[in-house]
Amino acid sequence: MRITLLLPLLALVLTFTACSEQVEQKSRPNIVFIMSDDHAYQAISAYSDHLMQTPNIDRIADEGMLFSNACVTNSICAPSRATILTEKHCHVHGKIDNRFPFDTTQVTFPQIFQAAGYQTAMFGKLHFGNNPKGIDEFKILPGQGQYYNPDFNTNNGKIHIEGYTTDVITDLTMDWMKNRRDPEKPFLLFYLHKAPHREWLPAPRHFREYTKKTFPEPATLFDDYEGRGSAAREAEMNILTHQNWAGDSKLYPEVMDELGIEPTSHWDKRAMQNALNRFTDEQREAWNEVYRPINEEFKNMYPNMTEKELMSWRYQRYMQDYLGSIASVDEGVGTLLDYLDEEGLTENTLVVYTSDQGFYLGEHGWFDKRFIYDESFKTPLLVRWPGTVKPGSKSDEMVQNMDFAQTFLDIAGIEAPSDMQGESIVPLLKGDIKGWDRDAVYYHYYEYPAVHMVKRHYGIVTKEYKLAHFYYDVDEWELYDRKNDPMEMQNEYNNPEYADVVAELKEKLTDLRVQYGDSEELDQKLIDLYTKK
Ligand code: SGN
Ligand code: CA
Repeated sequence: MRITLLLPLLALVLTFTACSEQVEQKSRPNIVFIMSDDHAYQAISAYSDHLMQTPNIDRIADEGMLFSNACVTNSICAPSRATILTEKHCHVHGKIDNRFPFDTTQVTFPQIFQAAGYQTAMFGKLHFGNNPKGIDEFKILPGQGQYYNPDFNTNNGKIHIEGYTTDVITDLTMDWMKNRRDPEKPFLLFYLHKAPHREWLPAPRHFREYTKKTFPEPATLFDDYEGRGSAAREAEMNILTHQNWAGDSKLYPEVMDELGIEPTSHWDKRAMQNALNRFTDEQREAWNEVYRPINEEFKNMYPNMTEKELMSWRYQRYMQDYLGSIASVDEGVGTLLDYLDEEGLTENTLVVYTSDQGFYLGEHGWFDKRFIYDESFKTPLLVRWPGTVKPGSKSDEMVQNMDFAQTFLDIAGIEAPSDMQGESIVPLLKGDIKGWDRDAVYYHYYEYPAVHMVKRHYGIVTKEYKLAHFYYDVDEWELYDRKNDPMEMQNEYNNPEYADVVAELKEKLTDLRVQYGDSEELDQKLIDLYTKK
């Protein structure tokens, strides 16, 4: 008698538990992390539309939040990615530059999500020296990857796919979303673009369009670095003097020879040849149809061009290819967002768009990144989370690429490991400014001497000021007044009017170094390792 009564009760309890687990599973938000490589916020129309329109990326901010002071801890590729995966500063996770190895026994946040029952997938460019851990299905480009007809490392070995890489990455992502994602389980998806990394090769549909455009020059294109320190003067990032003629400006090697133009670097001609060698006949034909006339025109103009005209020409060439390669990224983001709508996933999915760091688009005459100065220190950050983030909202808080993992763990209701060094930005997403107490961030760049010759430096940045110490082969301090000198043209470090600011920031910087476990001893140890003393 008792057993017959108990059995249905037990069944009910079991059914209820199963149901509530299902409800629970379903209501845990999905996370879509979209990151491109070297995408400057200046090239996203949600930030500024003076260069191009990015309607699909903008949609994330229109329906969510745009961060105007999002920044990185170290403006270079692999270190930024290791910081995102571990939520630690570079001197803690050890991947301080593109060369140092990453200790793969460290916990990366996808492993935590996988263990908590999320399905995890990753497509595109990871570039931190290893395959990812904690990912059910990955297809990632080896190293820097290629713009055309890419190879991928996968859970099941290497594959090769013909096509334009940005589109291929979108297709792989959509294939997983449509065909292998389990709709009953929450997911963590990494959709990671190689574009617009150097050497900026757009898809044919976009180089046809963008090579016809002319872009406004930045006010500091002809910067003479007066008012700054030796680091800015000695960096090798100038568009006129340090870009490759073949690899970057897309001059044909034989045109360089004809004009007597010396290669800028030992890989100048090879960079272009390697890319062209991968093309199919059809891709090469489309390329030549557009780039041959540009070369012909340049051949005629070159003998009479002044340095200033040459800089302007190279800037336009750079922008046409850089922005043209972003156009496919924007289209891909649109494809994914549309799919989330069609499947009714939009409401319960957090979507993030970011880059591994910012980039110079001719500001200070530069390309590349690395510096603590704004264009490379800041990174785009757009976040959509319907029902929580107010559409069209903005934040100028100092958030960092070190905050992603804790934010994602927070929204998924998973406890974050106590040694993570970032903070959840959920209070900001909820518009709860009182729940956020960070007023300064710490930055440290290491890769020197190396390509682009940006000196080692660390610093502190608040909404108002930026204080940086350049060291190793110099001992120079720089202070910038971010409100009054947004283009960072005048180092105020020795200006007596800023003496109090300098003293206060130096103290805070010392505190931050202690808080995050960085020190002069560690700086020296890493220099010794780098120079193999
Ligand atoms: C290559 C690029 C550099 C770039 C580094 C690091 N040169 O060396 O311009 O700074 O990668 O980029 S290239 O001519 O080979 O493209 S990062 O994004 O991996 O940090
Ligand atoms: Ca990068």
